[in-house]
Amino acid sequence: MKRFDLSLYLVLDPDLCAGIGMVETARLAAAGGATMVQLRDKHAGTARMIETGQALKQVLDGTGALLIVNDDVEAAIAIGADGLHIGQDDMDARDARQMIGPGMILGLSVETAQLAGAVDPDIVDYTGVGPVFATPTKADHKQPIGFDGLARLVQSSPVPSVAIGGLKAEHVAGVFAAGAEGLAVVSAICGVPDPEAATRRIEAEIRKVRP
Ligand code: TZP
Ligand code: MG
Repeated sequence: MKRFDLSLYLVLDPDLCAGIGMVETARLAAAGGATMVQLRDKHAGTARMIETGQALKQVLDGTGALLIVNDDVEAAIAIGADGLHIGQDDMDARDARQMIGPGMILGLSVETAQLAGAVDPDIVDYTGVGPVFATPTKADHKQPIGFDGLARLVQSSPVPSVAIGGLKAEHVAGVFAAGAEGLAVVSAICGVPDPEAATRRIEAEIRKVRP
């Protein structure tokens, strides 16, 4: 399995990134210190996912930032992505692992301590936990869990966790204090006037709490 660093995890959103696009946003975020980038486009078919994913792979290659593909296992494999991220309503984690093989990273979203506790560390490499705060970015998100809920889910998860949901630079200390290994952000980077500077600001906060 690949080594990975969850600390500054950008989740792309095609609408929020519409100004300069997902690929340019990813390039700037990687320059600013993003450690992982997830291609998440709920409305794209596999062909468009592959096209965008190949362009992302090109700009991320050599930056150290890993490319994760949301939900579309066929696209993840075709792109040669570093990993796949699935949710509870997507395919079964065991089936996903079987399809991607042992070398690709597999992430799974969990919204409750029970789901976190049910994660098989032989199958899943990291959990995405949240939403920590309510966010307009995901219309159908579950009840926000706050930092206390985050700490409970992190403790229940047998694999490292990345926190998500309404997170900004000012939340970095709280996220790490709760035991998460990083934060996943969408609107803190996608669509802001200077995505690279925004990423750097978050990265600077991470360095304060995790030298
Ligand atoms: N899953 C849970 S909340 C969320 C996802 C994809 C969106 C987080 O977006 P933002 O803009 O960082 O709050
Ligand atoms: Mg999904």
